[in-house]
Amino acid sequence: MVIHIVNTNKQEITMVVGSTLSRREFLKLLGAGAMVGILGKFANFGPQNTQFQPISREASAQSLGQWSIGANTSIPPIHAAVLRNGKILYLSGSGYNSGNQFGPFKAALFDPGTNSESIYVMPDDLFCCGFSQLGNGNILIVGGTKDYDTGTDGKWHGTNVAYEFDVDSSSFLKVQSMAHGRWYPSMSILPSGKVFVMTGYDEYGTLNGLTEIYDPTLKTFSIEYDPSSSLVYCVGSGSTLPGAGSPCYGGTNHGVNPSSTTVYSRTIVMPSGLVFRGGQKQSLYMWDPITGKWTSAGNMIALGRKYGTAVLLPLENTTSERGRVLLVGGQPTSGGNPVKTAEIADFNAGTNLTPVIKSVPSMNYARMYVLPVMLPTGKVVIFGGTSDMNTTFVFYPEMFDPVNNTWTALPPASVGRQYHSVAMLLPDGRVWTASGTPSMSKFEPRIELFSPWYFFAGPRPTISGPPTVGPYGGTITIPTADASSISSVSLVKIPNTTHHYDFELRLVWLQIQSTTSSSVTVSSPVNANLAPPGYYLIHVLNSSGVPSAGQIIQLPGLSGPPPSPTVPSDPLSLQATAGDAQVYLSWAAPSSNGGSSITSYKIYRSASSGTETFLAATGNVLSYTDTAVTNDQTYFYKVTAVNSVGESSQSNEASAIPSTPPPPPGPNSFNYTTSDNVSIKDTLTERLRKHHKFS
Ligand SMILES: [Cu+2]
Repeated sequence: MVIHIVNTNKQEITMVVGSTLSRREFLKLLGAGAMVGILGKFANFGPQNTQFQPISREASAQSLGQWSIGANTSIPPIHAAVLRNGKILYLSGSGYNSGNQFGPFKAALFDPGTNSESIYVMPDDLFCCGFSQLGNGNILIVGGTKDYDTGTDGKWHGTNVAYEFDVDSSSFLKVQSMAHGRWYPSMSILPSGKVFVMTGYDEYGTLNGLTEIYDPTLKTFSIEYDPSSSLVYCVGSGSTLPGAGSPCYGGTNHGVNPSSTTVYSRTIVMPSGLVFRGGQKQSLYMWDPITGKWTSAGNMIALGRKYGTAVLLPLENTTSERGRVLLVGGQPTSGGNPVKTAEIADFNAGTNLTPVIKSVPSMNYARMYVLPVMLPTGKVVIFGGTSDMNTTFVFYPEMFDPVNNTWTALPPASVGRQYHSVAMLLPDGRVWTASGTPSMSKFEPRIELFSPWYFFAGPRPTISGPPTVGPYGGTITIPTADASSISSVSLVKIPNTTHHYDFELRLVWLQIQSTTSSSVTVSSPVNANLAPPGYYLIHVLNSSGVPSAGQIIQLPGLSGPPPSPTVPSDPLSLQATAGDAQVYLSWAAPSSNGGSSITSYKIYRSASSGTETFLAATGNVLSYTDTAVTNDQTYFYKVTAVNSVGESSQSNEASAIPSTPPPPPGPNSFNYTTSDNVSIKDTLTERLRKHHKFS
């Protein structure tokens, strides 16, 4: 059933629940009704204090950036996503507030066009769920909180529910539930367009050992096992709660995940198509989503990086790219002081399965709960975090240059960001920071926006309309009046983030193929491993490295540009006609010129069938006379067609025997009969007889 609630700002709120209402859901609905009464005071988006107010350009060209405060959010954006229509979806569920653990569970849609926030009240508590953007731009939401840690076992219990947020209808659609609960799951879209989900605490608070694959077409989950492992996972194992300990999954050559998994493991789809898992615990793993196989990938230098981060550094758009992962900050041990160290797991220097671990310079500030954001310039900025468990803010963002491995401290924020905060790149190039929970039942309502240096470095290039997007391996044509000044083009995954991590964060540099006065054409990503299906922000950058605002595009493109030309098909109907000391060749044009005009034909010749070698080239004509021949020898020929791309395969074979022509017919013929009675005919006459069929 779908429930619509209209708040005092005349915004309609849609709520989807199962076909029947349980008593608990009914109680939650009562909570929703109560919400309507108090929405008015949240819906205060005056133009003097909006999240998307005009950007100040007063800063000098040397500015490293500038902060501005936006409007408050009415609920904590513990999970947040930029949607393909430019709106921001955020979700808090019970919002780390034990007073809300039985509802109401909330989400919100912020529309920057109208500066309005619509509140949703949900039947399930999606607090501490997982977020992923599907290929069609919908947001897949899995798991969340079944029970707070206020029960007898003192553990958080995960729910197994799953939803899609449908962007077109701005509503939540409940889909098939997962096999078991997940609180703090890891997940990401795969090159196939399906989504993997792993880890999280199950409905008894035990680490969920299953990997499940969501099929967005069927809207169902299936479990994937590791054929090289025999590990077993029993639901609720170790819990004394009633019902815990079964069922069990896994077994011989049908194993579950390696036991060193953590909740919210940092996972990244690498250019090899394998999934990297690392950055919380010291041990690194690779997982093959096609076979289900796990492989150990060694250890990082830090003993651990709990609530540190793992960021895929910018990718070159080539099939030889294997990727590098920046590992930075976090706690080496649970409860320990966070570190400022950084290292890179370099797969380009290693193999697809085993990175080379390289130490790089440390940040200036030790921190955990860090918020990584990829700028359109290819620099990674680490925002926020705390230098201790959750008290002392680090206000300074730090920008990592992945080419020179250097850090630059940026101007400090005025609002600190701690546990349960988020940071996302907006299409206009600003960074949106929000939320944070200093303690249970308290949250930071202030939004703060960071405008990086490129807002203060002269005119930015602009993209003047929707790009034409081709398939993987094709091209993307970007309309821009600044085409002549564009020197690079970046593609950044549209962000979705929770618990200080965007599992799908990535940037791909796209090679410029050609430029006109009004457009730039680049190579689209060569495959879905580099850029899994979905929505991306594409930016053009001028020679000073100043990026345009991002245009939201979908990969792969639905209607690509015409395919690039190929070589022609082979010429048709080759015929060879013998003459005296010459052979006359003729043929018909190929059925296809390959999308590019025929420029010439090439003639191949041999004295034996099938062994023709190059003889001569012609212009774009359909005949050739071979005069370099000897009479009474057999010649074999083939022909190819050539266009701007190259040469076709060879035509059919034709042969001829050049010879001396017969003499003109004589008036007489002679028969001789020798004395020994042998009849001899005049040979010329005999030839004419054959020619003219007289006797
Ligand atoms: Cu949480």
